[in-house]
Amino acid sequence: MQEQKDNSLFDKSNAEEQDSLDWAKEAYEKLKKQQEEKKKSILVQESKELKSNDSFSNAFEASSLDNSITSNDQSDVKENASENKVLDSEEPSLGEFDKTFTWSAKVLEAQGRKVENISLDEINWLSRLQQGLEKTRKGFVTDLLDKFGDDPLTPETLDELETLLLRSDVGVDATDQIINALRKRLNEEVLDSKEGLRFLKEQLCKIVDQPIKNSGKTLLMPSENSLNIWLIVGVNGVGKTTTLGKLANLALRSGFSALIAAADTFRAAAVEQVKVWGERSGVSVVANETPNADPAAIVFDAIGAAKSKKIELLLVDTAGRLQTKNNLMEELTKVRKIIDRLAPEANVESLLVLDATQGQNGLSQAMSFAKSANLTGVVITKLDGSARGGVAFAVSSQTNLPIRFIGAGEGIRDLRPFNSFEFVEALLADS
Ligand SMILES: Nc1nc2c(ncn2[C@@H]2O[C@H](COP(=O)(O)OP(=O)(O)OP(=O)(O)O)[C@@H](O)[C@H]2O)c(=O)[nH]1
Ligand SMILES: [Mg+2]
Repeated sequence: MQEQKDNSLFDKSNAEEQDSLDWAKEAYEKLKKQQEEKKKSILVQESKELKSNDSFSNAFEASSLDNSITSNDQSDVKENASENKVLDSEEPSLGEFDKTFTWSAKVLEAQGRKVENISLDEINWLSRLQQGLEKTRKGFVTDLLDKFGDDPLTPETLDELETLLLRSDVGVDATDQIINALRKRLNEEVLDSKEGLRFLKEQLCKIVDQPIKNSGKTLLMPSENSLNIWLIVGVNGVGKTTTLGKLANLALRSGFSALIAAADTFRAAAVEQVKVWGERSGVSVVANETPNADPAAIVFDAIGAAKSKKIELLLVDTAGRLQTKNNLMEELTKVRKIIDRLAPEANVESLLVLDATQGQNGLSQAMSFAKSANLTGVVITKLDGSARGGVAFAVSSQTNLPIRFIGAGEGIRDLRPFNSFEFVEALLADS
């Protein structure tokens, strides 16, 4: 980590800048070549499939018709899950060699990545993250960079920084931590604006990294060859189902087998929505169409299906619940009990989804959820539409829950594991 931070994107000599540009060019050429080769192989594949008489339409029918199953019919799960494969219709494509590309490449390079190992997916995600955080940046960083200017930092700059941090929902605790650290440095030595900015980034990373460090797991991913159950919880409309769909797809693209439990039976259209995500990802869905069916019973069936098929990741969609609705809280507790009883050996994660556009309001929800759901982590969604991306720091400092994934768009690939370095660089990008 330390190495990454010393490699601040802002702190480069001209020669280093040129090296970075060369690195980005090389990366661009490599990805371009890769994409052309892929296109060629798809063309060859398509002409083969045309010859082999309609196999494409068969596969399509299989995924659109059989992807939902009732909880009573587990034999279907087996057949379906054996076809557990990624339907990759939403492959990103390489854009122009522009400022956004070079910025994304720089972020990867700064983390010690090699040109040979980077993917279009990563570049694409970083570009989106950077663009997605534009609103937060406009209300925070642009002013901040202006305030920092070219002169050494002064106590007045810190006062202004404090206001800016609070305004972008960073929260009182995290803001205090940052300002105190900066003040301490400032008392010890003169800080020029470049070093001030580097130090600020380091402090921001420290805040979001702390709960991750405390959890003992740098990256949350399913354990191979064992059952992992991830409960997706949060109040209504925050993006639970969308997140679950994106996670299913990410899991499959990463080589894990997955299954979805449609345990939100509270809202009529919820099961349908989960099925659509299941279809898009090529992941089977365990559901029960009966209105207000018992979510715990669906989870019960889903665990049975997951075990018999040796599924590695079971994703559980839950109803949007409000802290005032005690019955919904009880339901969540019941689901959790079923999991603990039926699959005590499973690695259970309870991920709270928070909508970044709600800023710190989402935090009180986090607190009230903690009890019923034994929360283990947070997913922050809608960073693309939010001016309150700073909430990530408030979440980390006030809940001590690790941020595991972030969502920045409605597309199936618009979710990635949280990486503090990338997040902070995207937030403070000077473009
Ligand atoms: N822009 C943007 N929209 C998102 C993101 N994640 C989810 N959404 C949108 O937010 C809306 C609500 O998403 P859902 O996934 O249905 O939310 P939910 O929490 O499951 O909602 P309930 O089941 O009603 O509680 C949808 O229109 C999603 O497309 C994101 O990262 N960015
Ligand atoms: Mg939902």
